[in-house]
Amino acid sequence: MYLALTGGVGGAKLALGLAHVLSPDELVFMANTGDDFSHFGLHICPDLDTLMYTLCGEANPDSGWGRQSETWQFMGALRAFGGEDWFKLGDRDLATHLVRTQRLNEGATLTEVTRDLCRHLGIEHEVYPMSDDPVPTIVETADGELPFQHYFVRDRCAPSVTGFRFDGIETARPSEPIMQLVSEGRIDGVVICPSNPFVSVDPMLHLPGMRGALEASGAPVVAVSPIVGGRAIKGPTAKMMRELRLPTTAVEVARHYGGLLDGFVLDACDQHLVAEIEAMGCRAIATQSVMVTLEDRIGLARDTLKFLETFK
Ligand code: FO1
Repeated sequence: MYLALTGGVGGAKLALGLAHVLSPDELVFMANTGDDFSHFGLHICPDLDTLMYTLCGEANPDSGWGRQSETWQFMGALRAFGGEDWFKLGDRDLATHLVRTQRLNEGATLTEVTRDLCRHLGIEHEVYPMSDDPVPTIVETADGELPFQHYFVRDRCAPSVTGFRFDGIETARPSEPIMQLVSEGRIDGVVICPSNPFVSVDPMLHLPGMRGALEASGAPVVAVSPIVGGRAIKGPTAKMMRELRLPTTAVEVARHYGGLLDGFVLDACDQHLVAEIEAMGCRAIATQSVMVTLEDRIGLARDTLKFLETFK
């Protein structure tokens, strides 16, 4: 059984590739919930929704988030009332937020709601939120703190970041089903998808007991670099690294994950960095990691799993 940690659009691309290669009893997903926020009283879980929509082929192919063939009647009517329109909610996407919010208000856990949404979407792979407790990511900037979606969407990642805070992380309980799989030794390998290490992966790794459980499980952990040729394929990862005074290289991402990693997957264009990463005690391979087509997603998934096998 493999465990894939994912957040955001980039991570979901590899998640889809993995889901094409591994069956539902060979692969489970844990998704970041640090991006979650309440908007118009709706509990919105962008990384869970991006992963679910991607796995069932419903994701908007251009943006990667929200649903395809979407309509925007709600947003038009909202705007006409002068409502906040910086966070685009499509008419079909809205149903997800309404159903999730209603179920949560009735006392269901986010894990239960996610399971039911996946069933309705025809997704057979199990998708788990990293925790059922809220752990909202706060972006610390030169001009003060911002809730994640205000930074990422409303302010278009413009503010210069100085750090991140995961509110409530100290008392948040990591996903029980995931911790059970890991502690029972049923996880044969862990894939950290090419997501933003600071705001998509760190919230999961900083959950109390998560990193320790992964390390104690003995399962090899391989991360796929979200930085290719010194640039992020999508999103603010490289910009954040610059603002944090870190080199915007794949090596820095491997260093960021530290001793947790057994292996690191670089893009072919960063082949020259393999030796530097291996000098850190982490094995590395370079392969095509930029995913444009479904075949690219499946190819990277195969290469990553083959690499994981070499640690057995
Ligand atoms: N990202 C944007 O850049 N603009 C949006 O208006 C937007 C709306 C949105 C609605 C639902 C959803 O699940 C995701 C949405 N996202 C939007 C993406 C989201 O902010 C990011 O995908 C994650 O939070 C970070 O990966």
